[in-house]
Amino acid sequence: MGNVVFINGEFYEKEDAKISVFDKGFLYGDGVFEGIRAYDGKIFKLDEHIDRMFEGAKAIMLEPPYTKQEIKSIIIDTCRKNDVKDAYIRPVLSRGIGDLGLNPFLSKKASFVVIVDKLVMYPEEIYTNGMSVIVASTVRNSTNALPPMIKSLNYLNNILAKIEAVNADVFEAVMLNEDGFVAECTGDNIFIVKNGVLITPPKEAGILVGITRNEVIKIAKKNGIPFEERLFSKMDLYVADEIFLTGTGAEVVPVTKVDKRTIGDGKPGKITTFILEEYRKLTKSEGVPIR
Ligand code: PXG
Repeated sequence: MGNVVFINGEFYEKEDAKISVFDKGFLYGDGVFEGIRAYDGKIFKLDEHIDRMFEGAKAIMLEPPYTKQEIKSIIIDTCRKNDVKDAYIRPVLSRGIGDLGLNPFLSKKASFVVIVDKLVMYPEEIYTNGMSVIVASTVRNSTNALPPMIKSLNYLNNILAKIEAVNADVFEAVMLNEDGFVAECTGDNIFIVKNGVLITPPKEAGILVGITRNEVIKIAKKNGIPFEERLFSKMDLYVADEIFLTGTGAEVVPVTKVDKRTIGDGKPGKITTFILEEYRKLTKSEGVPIR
């Protein structure tokens, strides 16, 4: 795989792909990003990811240096230059170069970067046997402080919970919100199944509204799986019949242990398995062609 990175209008080899230390993304995490996936030469849900990035930018009053259409072309072009079929695509939009102060409006122009890399996936074994997770003691950012809806460059909240996961020898940690309700994981949304009903926390729980999450909800509705968006607690996780996580990289991951409690019969559940299959069908059939 070739490895060229788009930075503000030019392509650079990986070794030369550098950003100024005065970039506000580096100094303060002032910016937004996306994680997109390409399957077999097609970019999955590209418009949805660009829309989410633009919404985040709008919320933080960051003027993107390109239009949505231009960004779409740049992303496709960067994939083409890297000659990839299956890839992880990381657009980053930062406030750009400024002084050492906080005032974002002193930066004249936002920076835009596109990195195309190999996908780092969970081991395949996890999709057949299920994943173990913990509930983190780190609470998800408050919506009134740093809205999780904004996929900002400031991921320390998630990283603190991820440290707990790694220390506990698991891949993911569930994060509760300030009220003690389940919000999401460090880089994945969460669903449970109880008595045949599929349940996921609403946006108001303080979550990043995942693009995979949205697709899973569509799959459930289309196939007549009873579905509710509502708050639930850590206890509901412990006694759920099925649990799965969703994310661009993860797709649909069965969870079979939470805080050492076995979920259901300890194997990926029926609804989880069905949704994973349907989601994988979608990723194979849709997408914006790279060539
Ligand atoms: N919640 C959070 C907090 C996320 O960061 C998701 C949910 C899932 O959203 P999508 O749109 O992908 O269905 C994410 C996104 C990684 C990594 O390397 C993963 C994400 C973000 C950054 C890095 O695993 N997931």
